Amino acid sequence: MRVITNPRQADHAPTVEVDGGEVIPAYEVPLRYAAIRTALATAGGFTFEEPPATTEPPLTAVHQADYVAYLQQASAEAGGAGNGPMPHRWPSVFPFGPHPRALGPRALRGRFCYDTYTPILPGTYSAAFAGATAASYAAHLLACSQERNVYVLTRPPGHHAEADRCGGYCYFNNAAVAAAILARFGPVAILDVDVHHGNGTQHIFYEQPNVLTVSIHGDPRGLYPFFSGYADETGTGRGLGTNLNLPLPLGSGVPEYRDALAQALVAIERFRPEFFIVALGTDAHESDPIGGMHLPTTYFREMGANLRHLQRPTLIVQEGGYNLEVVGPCVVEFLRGIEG
Ligand code: Q9C
Ligand code: ZN
Repeated sequence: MRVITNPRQADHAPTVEVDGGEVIPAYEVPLRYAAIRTALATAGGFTFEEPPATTEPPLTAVHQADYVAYLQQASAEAGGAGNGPMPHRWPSVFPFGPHPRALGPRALRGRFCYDTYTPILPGTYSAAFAGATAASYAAHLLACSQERNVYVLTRPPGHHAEADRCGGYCYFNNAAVAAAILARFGPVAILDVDVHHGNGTQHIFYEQPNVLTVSIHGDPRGLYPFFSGYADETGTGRGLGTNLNLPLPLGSGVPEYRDALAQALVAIERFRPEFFIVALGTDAHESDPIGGMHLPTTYFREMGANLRHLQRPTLIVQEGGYNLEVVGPCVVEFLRGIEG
């Protein structure tokens, strides 16, 4: 299987995050990428390619232009003279009132971000841009070649990134960027199996009838991102009926996932997509430090095998997964399962 890599991922290397006001070691780190890459190389059967420099990700097809400009500007500013080698920039104030105005740099940090997990560092824009570039290149490969499956090995992840805000370790929504490209050729279905609800992807396509978004995740009453991911969110306007949320109780294991995956597959088959995208987080694994679900490594192969039956050209893009020992093996199992 062809693996499209992100050669700039290490430019974004947070050392800490802020969780409930507490400063803790960052979970979303470059070692995740190294762990996955090593596992794929050891397993064999995967070829690694960087996206050509000429690939232009259609960022403004999914993100607001002022958000893209902010991310570039804020990353450059964080790397400016007089800053430490790894300054982390967090918002302290979030928009309030009916007409919030964000006119200075400190206000913009809150305007374009919705949590304290997602700092801006000097290399954030570079790493996130290269990730969106990798996803775009993979989408073009899928649209223009005979590939059945292409895997995008990247970080930072993307599915929490909204049209105009970073959050949940995510800056650019890589799956959405790929979907925007593939949707030029036909209907696209996105299945998000990261343990956290894919809020950004849901909202970006919420009114669009040609992109089906399906997410299986831990019940957001008890799990990040809390404010979305409920079963009654089904799309709006022309997109009514093209969003499906399958929240599972925290602590769920294989039986619950089998059932949810079967429901997801019914909805996807009914939608008759031309292309299929999997937002592959492995943080529903039983040993993930932040997930709270009970999947064993072996279930990821079954998951992949079930998705193979859709028989659609498939782009798999890496999202979360924070146990450095198991994220690689889970990805290998999933990709082996979907390749057959
Ligand atoms: N105690 C992705 O998996 N909450 N993002 C962390 C740590 C933020 C997850 C809580 C989780 C964001 C792509
Ligand atoms: Zn996650």
